[in-house]
Amino acid sequence: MNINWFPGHMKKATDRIKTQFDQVDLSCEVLDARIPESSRNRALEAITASKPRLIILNKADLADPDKTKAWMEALERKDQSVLALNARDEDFSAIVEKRAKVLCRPILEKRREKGLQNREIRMMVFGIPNSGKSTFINKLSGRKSAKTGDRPGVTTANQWIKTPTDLLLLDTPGIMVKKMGRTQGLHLSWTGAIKEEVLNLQEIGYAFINFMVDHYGEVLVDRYDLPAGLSGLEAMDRIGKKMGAKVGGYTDYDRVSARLLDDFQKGKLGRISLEIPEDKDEA
Ligand SMILES: Nc1nc2c(ncn2[C@@H]2O[C@H](COP(=O)(O)OP(=O)(O)O)[C@@H](O)[C@H]2O)c(=O)[nH]1
Ligand SMILES: [Mg+2]
Repeated sequence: MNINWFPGHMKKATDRIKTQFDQVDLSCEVLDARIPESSRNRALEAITASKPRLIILNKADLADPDKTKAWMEALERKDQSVLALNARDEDFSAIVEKRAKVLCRPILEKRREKGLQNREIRMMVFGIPNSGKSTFINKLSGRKSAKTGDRPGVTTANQWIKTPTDLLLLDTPGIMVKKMGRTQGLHLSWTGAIKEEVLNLQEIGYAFINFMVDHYGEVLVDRYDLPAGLSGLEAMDRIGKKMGAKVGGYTDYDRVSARLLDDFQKGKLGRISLEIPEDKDEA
């Protein structure tokens, strides 16, 4: 499986981000805490590399806390500024504003030296679809100015958003990475960042249950009331039977896959992280 999913509007949006980046003081990349590696967009990171960056590990409420801690430490070791958040339910405005001010200190000092009164800090928010950019922006602005949605690609046009703090935000459309290998494709589909239609549902579901068997076996046993020690396929058959998901006497793997992914995406399987940091030397 090699996924190549880059609709024309994403190419246009990337070009627009390049142009608008001149107008901001720093950027903020919103990652999914469950997949901090797979939710990175290296093309956008390259475009925004010349100015300070704040990394948000969002949806931390859905991620494994120990793994999130390991990710924060790994990123901090690489001198990255990182915060783990639940953008939906936490009030983090003051923390984000403070972090942005620390990151922009040299710029702000220069402004003061020039006698400029302007305290505003312009921050571009970017990330792949569904990572929670709009939710994050809405919390910071205290309004429902950015559209949120369960489906990827809800934000289409760039827009400036005022907040009660000194931050002025630039919302950008979610941009998916251009090319990805199998693991990244699977992780992005399991978390709902990629629309299922792009991939085969059964293949995604089967790979997911095998991941669960290997890494969170006890969660599967508890959640679906299964005997311990089943293979992924056996577990799918058992779950299918309980759901009454059968076609022509066989397990309806599409339905079982959909159910598993829905449960995972809604956090019904508990706090699960799909990736752990690898201490590579690359930033
Ligand atoms: N559990 C949880 N859900 C979140 C969080 N942030 C966003 N969401 C949900 O994730 C989905 C996508 O969010 P959205 O802000 O539209 O993502 P965007 O495409 O990056 O703008 C929505 O259903 C949000 O309610 C979070 O921190 N925790
Ligand atoms: Mg959005």
